[in-house]
Formats: sequence, structure tokens, C-alpha cells
Amino acid sequence: EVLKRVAEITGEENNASWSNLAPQVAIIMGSDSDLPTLKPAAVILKQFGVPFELTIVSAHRTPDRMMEYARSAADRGIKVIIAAAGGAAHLPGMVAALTPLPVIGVPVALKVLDGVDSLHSIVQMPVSSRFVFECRWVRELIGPLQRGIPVATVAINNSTNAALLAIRILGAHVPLYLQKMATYMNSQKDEVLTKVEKLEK
Ligand code: RP5
Repeated sequence: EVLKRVAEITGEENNASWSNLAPQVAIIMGSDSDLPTLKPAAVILKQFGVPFELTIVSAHRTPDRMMEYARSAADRGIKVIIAAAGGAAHLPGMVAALTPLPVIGVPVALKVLDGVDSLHSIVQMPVSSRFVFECRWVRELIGPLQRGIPVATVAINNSTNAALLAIRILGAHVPLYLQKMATYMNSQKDEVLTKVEKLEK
């Protein structure tokens, strides 16, 4: 079912050749209505040849599934989680609280509030430094600056950047991904320089 979905959104009939590998990135979202927003992330991961899985995990509607999913992710070989949600977007923060893996949050814009609610829900992690520092004076000294459970939040609806960031994180241990990232960056540079040349002609 998941493979079918990935094939659907990446526009390819057969993903078996690469998706048979153990997924390194997990793309999860609060609802299937988030799927169009996550499509660019899936396309980028596919383009870079990064095996990923993609599914729906709702913090509010399937809390038990969310806990099970987040707690088992690292043991299943997942290295980075991209979590997207809209509105009261608690999924990325809750998942980050349940796994030591890096979590990248994608705020999804809904029809009201233009996604600012989602952005603030994801970026403003409210976990107190109390859990991190046992010593009271250290807590009081740096408490306001320290929070403890980070979510690397990208811009509203920007799942492309979420995927690129995930690949950079993986690239710390996989030189091939760094090479591919350098090539990707060069192609962006060339694209701009071509436009400059055209404009200045
Ligand atoms: C969030 O509520 C989801 O991430 C989605 O962005 C939003 C609306 O969900 P649906 O009502 O479309 O299922 O949990």
C-alpha cells in the first residue's frame, strides 16, 4: 500500500528497485490531505536515491500509533524523520519527544491562518529545561535559552527543504549523498548564472 502511494506521488509505476532497501528516511504526516505538500520531499528523496517510507500518523487521531511508530523508528533503521502536520501541529514535536532521531518538521498550510498556526506549533517547542538540567542554578542560569527537544523546522509547506536537509544529515556518514548534494547545488548555481547571462545580454 505504501509503495503504491509512493509510486503515485513520485509518478513512477515501479519503485521496487530502490525501495526494497531498508528505508533511511521516514516521511510521516497527520492526514492524507497533507500528501500534496509532501510530494516534493518524496520526489527529492527519490531523485537522490534515498530509500524512504511514507505513511500517515496522526498525533491526535492515532496517538497510540504515533507512540509505537516513533519509539520503534530507530530500531527499524530509520535515520531521519520528516514529520508534517497542519493547524495544531503537534506531530513533529511529539515524535521528537519519543525518539532520539533527528526530526524535521514541515508546517502545512490549511485554509485558515495560512499555516502560521502550524509553523508556530512546530517551531515553538515548549519542553522545559527542567527535564534536561538536574542542577537548579544551572537551570536558572541558562534555562530560558535551553529547551531540550528540538525540531528542525522548515518554512511553511517547504517539504523540498525538509528532504534536502534530511539528505545532508545522512550525508555526514554517506559520502555519496554529499557528492550528490554538491552536484545538486552546482546545478542550481548554473541555473541562476544562465539567467544572469540571458538578462545581461
Ligand atoms: C492535521 O490536521 C493534519 O496534519 C492536517 O494538516 C489537518 C487537517 O486534517 P484533515 O481534516 O484534512 O484530515 O492533523
